[in-house]
Amino acid sequence: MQTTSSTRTQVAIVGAGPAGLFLSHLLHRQGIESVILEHRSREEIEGTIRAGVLEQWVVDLMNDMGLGDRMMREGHFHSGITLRFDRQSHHIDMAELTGGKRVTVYAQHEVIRDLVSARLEDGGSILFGVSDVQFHDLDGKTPRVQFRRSPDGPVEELRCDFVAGCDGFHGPSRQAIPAATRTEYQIVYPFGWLGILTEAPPSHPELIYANHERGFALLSTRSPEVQRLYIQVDPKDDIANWSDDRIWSELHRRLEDESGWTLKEGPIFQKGIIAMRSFVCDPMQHGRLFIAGDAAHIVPPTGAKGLNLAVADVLVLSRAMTAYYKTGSSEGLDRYSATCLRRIWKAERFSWYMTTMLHRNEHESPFEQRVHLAELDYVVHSRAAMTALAENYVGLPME
Ligand code: RFL
Ligand code: PHB
Repeated sequence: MQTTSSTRTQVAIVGAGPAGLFLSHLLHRQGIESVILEHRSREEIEGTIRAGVLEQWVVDLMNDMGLGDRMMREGHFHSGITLRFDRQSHHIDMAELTGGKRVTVYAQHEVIRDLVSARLEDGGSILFGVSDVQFHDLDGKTPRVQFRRSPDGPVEELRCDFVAGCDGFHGPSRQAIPAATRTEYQIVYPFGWLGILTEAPPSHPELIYANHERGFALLSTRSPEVQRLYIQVDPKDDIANWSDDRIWSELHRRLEDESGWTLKEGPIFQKGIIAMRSFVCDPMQHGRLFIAGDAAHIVPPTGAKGLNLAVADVLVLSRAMTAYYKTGSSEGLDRYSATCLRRIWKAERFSWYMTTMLHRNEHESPFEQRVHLAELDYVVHSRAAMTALAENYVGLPME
């Protein structure tokens, strides 16, 4: 491609999701310059509804970075979750089982809003609406990223020391690791989630994960006025088949228990169906390209780990880059993929475990289905099993 202008930075970051934005903040704190190239608009990234649950250490990190004020005011702190099956409810007291750790429910798009505005305020460079991102010389010492600021604009070039591929599952950066050197591990689940946002008051003080013969359901929250709920559906189902009445009727049947608790309804103002997969790419680096977050791995949302894992990757990457710039040592960078993958595989295991235990899967044998129910029964009656679930849910230690 013929380029019209060429600029330089230390780290070119592709994607302004949680991975890219956290990385740019972490590097800035160490005096390392970066430019973020994002192909969607600021309004789009700040309006996309996704995750909700932050692990304790991510909350601590946001506070340490001076980015946590709104989260501490508007987030919801949950020290337990409820598991519901056979119309019985079982409280898992995560704080008591993990020495006081809890999770924070604060929507991913709110995190994005806070990170974007803070980064722009401190002079950071985020280019929104870029297209045609292409990587060059990833094997050399000065990689280049070419892009256009607008679809018909001229090609520009960003020269850098490192490229961070934080462009999500469908972005181009993973494909820039030669196919012959990477292994991809994957499971695609035969079910998906239908998620809604409703203008209703909270129905319950903590999240409810329900295993029901009609399929999984999850009750979560966003604010005193807005609730987030999910039901297991066929991933190929059309959202047009789901009237609001049908969704509420399914939620009531799957979530209600014998105690007389009832779900509070309200107008539904957003709904959609997502497919579920587990995916890991190994290695997560090639030359001077490092991929992070959903670009490198996907977990099904049942364990609430995706966003947290993205932040874990870029914390490892920022530390390795800091060591490189301060001491010249590339040891941390060389080990980046191996360091991240140890945590990633544990999160993959936990997310797969929660998913298989809580969903109904007609492709499984009756034997396997009974084993999942036995697992649930075991988890809620064994302190050891409950502790294992709780320590994974609140987040394994970072070191
Ligand atoms: P993202 O958020 O996908 O951001 C990638 C960014 O890259 C941009 N991009 C490009 N930019 C330039 N050029 C290109 N060619 C590009 N291609 C893509 C995209 O526009 C985008 O802005 O990846 P990142 O940063 O790795 O973050 C990952 C998280 O978003 C994801 O793991 C979580 O949302 C997963 N997840 C959850 N994670 C949790 O930790 N806790 C939860 O409770 C939780 N719940 C969920 C979830 C994901 C869900 N969905 C919709 C998949 C619930 C749901 C329903
Ligand atoms: C959410 O609030 O969106 C949410 C909560 C818990 C999960 C997944 C998503 O496991």
